[in-house]
Amino acid sequence: MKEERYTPNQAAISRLVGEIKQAEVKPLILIHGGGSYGHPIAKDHQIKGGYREPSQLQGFAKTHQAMVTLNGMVLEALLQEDIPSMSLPPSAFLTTDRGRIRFLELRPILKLLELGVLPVLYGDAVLDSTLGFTILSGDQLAAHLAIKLNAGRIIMGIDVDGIYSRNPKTDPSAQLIPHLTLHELREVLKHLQEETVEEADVTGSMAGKIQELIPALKRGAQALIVNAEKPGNIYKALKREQVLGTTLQAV
Ligand code: IP8
Repeated sequence: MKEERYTPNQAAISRLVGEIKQAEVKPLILIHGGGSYGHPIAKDHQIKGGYREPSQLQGFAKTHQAMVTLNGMVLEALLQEDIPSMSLPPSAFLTTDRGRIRFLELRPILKLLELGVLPVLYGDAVLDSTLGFTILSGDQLAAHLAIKLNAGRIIMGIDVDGIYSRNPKTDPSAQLIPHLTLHELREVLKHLQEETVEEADVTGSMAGKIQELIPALKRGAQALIVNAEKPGNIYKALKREQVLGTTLQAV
């Protein structure tokens, strides 16, 4: 829950790391979001909108530090499973302009992949050439890297079974959509955006996630959205096994 601060789901972290270990897929990059660590504090200090006053600086630094703490738990779990992994803080290798990635140093990521070490990245409080600072979502980072690295697949683990015709958390008539093309996606987005309510997620929830994927889909990547709360789903997705979820591709 993003609303309740600093409530890591250690059991879920360990289980998901176990699924990654079991799947043995390479090359792989792991990116996690802010959850109850990054989002509430970023919201408190209005970090996404950029610098307005000096009192925000402590909030900017604390938001990043909250992400470092969460990332530390992910790294501990990975290392415990004997998965050689190293985290790269996005705020140290990229900058944005008005919230969009403009500069990104790819070499450390490439070198880790070449060595066979799993790069672990995350949504972060980052420096922005116009705004001073902002919040970068793990989703934008994933899509950007998929394009730069010519990745075939993006797997997104979320807390519902995939993309629904309506918001499944508020509308019981919502239906899961197994496949979506870009054209269909735009229609679904309209509904989701209309329904987006005030939430603790500073980077845009489901509609934001999908929107970020569009440029990568246009360049030929496929995205698979699955429920990571259901044991085995991330394993199946990584192994290209049949799994409940939504597949997104250009056509
Ligand atoms: O959860 C946002 O990343 P996301 C990270 O992927 C912060 O949107 C710092 C709130």
